[in-house]
Amino acid sequence: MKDQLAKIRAEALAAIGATDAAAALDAVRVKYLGKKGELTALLKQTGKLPPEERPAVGQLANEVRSALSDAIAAQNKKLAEAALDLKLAAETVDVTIPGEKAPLGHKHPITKVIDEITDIFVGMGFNVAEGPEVELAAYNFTKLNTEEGHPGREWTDTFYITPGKDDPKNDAVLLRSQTSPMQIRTMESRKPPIRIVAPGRVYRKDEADATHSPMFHQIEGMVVDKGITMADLKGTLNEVVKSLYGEDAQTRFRPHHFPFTEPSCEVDVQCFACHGKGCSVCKGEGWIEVLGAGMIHPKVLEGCNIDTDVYSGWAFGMGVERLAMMRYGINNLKLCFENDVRFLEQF
Ligand code: 2U9
Repeated sequence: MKDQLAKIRAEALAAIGATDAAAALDAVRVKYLGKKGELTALLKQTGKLPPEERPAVGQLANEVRSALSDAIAAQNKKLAEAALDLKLAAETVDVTIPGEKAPLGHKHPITKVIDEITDIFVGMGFNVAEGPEVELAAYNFTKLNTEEGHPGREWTDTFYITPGKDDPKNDAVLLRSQTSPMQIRTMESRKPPIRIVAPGRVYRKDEADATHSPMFHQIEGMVVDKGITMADLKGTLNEVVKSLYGEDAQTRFRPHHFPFTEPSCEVDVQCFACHGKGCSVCKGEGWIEVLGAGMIHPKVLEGCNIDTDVYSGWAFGMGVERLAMMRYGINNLKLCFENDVRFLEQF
């Protein structure tokens, strides 16, 4: 039996040393040390030996078992290390291979127009005022001389989000329909002189079509200081239009009405495509409307505790989408909000 044990030990050690994978090694373990393995089978026969031989054979059998277990553990470790070496070699990073360039995004056309116009005003000493898109009716309407009963305040025109009520009282909460509340907030928190532009999203219950969207962008702005007149308004806005449309751009100031300004006007620029003759770009008019403006209504200034004997101001507002569509020849506003990269990549 001792010879058999020696034979098993030699065979098993050779088999263990010859394995090249964990599965093969386990098969060898089962073959010799498993329940039905060769060593186990031999051990079961020790009971048949004469009693005086049993201890020595038993001891030898145990030595063989632990020698095989140790060899299996060692081989296991060796195989695991070899597998890791192989994996590391396969996954080596070749730092000399040129990298793949990540596609770099760029600004949305609406953002480009906002940035361009904001930069023009910042260059003239204006500050940028940004604030909440969720507003109180008081700031969106009443403080802008737009009292209850004005059609813009109706729930059919404005998104009210006050729970359970659509009625346009002062404490009603709404999505701002203009960025003008920022001018009110600025006048309530700062003393003149004030020069600010307020760009941002606004919301109106308009059906979405080629030229309308229930969410769009405005840039508004205002100046409040001593001795501000309509001449300041015209001088500044003429400069802005020239920055946008070129030094030789011609402007036209037409009388208009807004509740928050008095007097009010709309500003047109002579059509850049036909130079005033009338074409499809200006729909035969020769002029293109670019913004609205006016002297801030005294009631609006007084509502913000600004002394109208000392101070006066002018304000303007423009729709960003209209300008972007003209500038980039976009014929359907929906394209601006669909985020199709084939469209966006063109700007
Ligand atoms: C205060 C006082 C006056 C903002 C103004 C306009 C004229 C104007 C329209 C342009 C196209 C809105 O986006 S649009 O539909 N806006 O014509 N906005 S004056 O006047 C103000 C604002 C705030 C305190």
